Amino acid sequence: GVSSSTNQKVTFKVNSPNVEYTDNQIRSKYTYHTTEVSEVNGQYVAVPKETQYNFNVDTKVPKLGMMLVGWGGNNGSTVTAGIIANRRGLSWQTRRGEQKANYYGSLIMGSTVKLGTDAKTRKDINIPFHDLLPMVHPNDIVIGGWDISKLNLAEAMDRAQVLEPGLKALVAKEMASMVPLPSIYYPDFIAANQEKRADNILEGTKASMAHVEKIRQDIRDFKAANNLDRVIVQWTANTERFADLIEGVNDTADNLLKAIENGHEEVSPSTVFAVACILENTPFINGSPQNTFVPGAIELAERHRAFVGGDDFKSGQTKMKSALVDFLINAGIKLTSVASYNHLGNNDGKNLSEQRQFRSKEISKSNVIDDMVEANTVLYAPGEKPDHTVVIKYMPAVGDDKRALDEYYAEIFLGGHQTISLFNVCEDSLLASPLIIDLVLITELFTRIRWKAVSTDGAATKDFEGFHSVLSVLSYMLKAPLTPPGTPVVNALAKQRSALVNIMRGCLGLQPESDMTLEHKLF
Ligand code: NAI
Ligand code: DG6
Repeated sequence: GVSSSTNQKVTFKVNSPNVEYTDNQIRSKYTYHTTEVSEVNGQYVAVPKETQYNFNVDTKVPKLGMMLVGWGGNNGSTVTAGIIANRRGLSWQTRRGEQKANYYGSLIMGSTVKLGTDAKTRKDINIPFHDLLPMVHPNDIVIGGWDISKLNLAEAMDRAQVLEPGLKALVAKEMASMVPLPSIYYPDFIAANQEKRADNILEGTKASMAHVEKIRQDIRDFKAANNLDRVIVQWTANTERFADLIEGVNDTADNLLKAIENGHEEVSPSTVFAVACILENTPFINGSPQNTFVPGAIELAERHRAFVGGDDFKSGQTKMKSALVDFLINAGIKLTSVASYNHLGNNDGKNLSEQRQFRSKEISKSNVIDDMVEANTVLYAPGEKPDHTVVIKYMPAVGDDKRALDEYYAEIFLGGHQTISLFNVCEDSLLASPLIIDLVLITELFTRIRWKAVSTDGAATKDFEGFHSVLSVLSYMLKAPLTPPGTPVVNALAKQRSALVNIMRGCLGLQPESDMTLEHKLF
């Protein structure tokens, strides 16, 4: 991987007959091993299977733009300031001393992956995740976007009350010149308490093709003005209520387009953005919990081979949950209840203080343990689930410093009980901002990967194809991962990470990191 990372010491190349480096591609031949299980006469029979894939990764990293819907919010202003601070290598004074810009909390920029074992010392060689395949560097991302509030980004950053004054002073001038584009506002979808903010809006309070066209034009203008090869759009605007799923309205791609033309009131602003992006072949990621991707939107994305991802950033409490519940249940401990309380005082908390918006968040926060429970047929009878409750309260005084309190209650050996209490205090926007960056970097990478199956077992494909429109490789960053229709959702954090790492290794003709380390275990 050749990298634009500034602190990288050694790059690497794969030396294998299955891997070829051309001027503009890495081409690999990769044998994918799976196990196919059938039930025969009341017994499972497991059959090892092999599929041969060719992967081609375009190595030319594009000039990338990121457009945020809700750019003037806490997340939007924080991620913008953070990227500027890193790009300019800024340091500022805090009460603890000098603080340098960094990308902590970003999977891609802050973590490493094991490449292999040192030929001489037999020790692990780890490399920055960012260097595994050629990826955009976040410092090079051009940022833009929309907001229903017209404050410029410097004012928005002040309103958010997230960043230290020393940092704000350094980036204020640059951010004052950044002004969100007017957006679409359909008041019924977000809380009524947001109305005062809506002073930067396009005409019309219901979905329309004029709105779709305007958003498409905004993307094209941003691309041209900044000389960009590609743009990725991300929804980090307010949580909307769920849209009702109605036959003939949002069930198919054609019906959804018709519903937008007819100004149907069940088409949400986020779905209008998604449709505009799909038609513009611009990847669209939903960082909030609502059902932006109604069936018709998914079908439209598939039809246009456009990439979509969602839903709802997985930043704090849920990230812990998707690691801890996986650990407990896979340790054979019977989790019997999870009680999750939150209070927070930012504008997100204010919006979520209304029932319909809270309900969207409650749904996305509640489903994250289902697959792990269902998989353990030793501990849980069919249909049996732990009790699980999610509470969110708006508490203005704590601002963006969200408090999350969790109690995990589990049954252990011979009727004993284990109670685990967590108190998680996190600056919400500082947790979400690196995820916004990871989602963009990974999505962009996957627009450059093509695959072809060459097996003789019927799985062979004629031409090179892209990944499915629904990018489930983004699951690590998302609370309610969207997956291609009919495919399973994986919530366990470690599995989500290894899926991503191992697919990227496959593109390099490398075997998955199995953690067997037989080389250290045998006589
Ligand atoms: P925020 O309320 O500070 O920012 C949202 C922004 O969206 C506001 O500036 C608002 O004016 C704007 N907006 C609302 N409707 C819009 C529309 N139709 N078009 C354009 N702009 C619109 O909220 P924050 O804290 O930045 O969070 C953003 C979203 O991300 C929320 O939905 C939140 O639930 C979600 N989220 C946040 C996480 C975090 O850790 N901060 C984690 C998971 C999800
Ligand atoms: C309170 O729960 C507000 C929410 O927007 C969360 O802060 C956000 O969804 C992050 O959730 P989590 O569960 O990943 O910390």
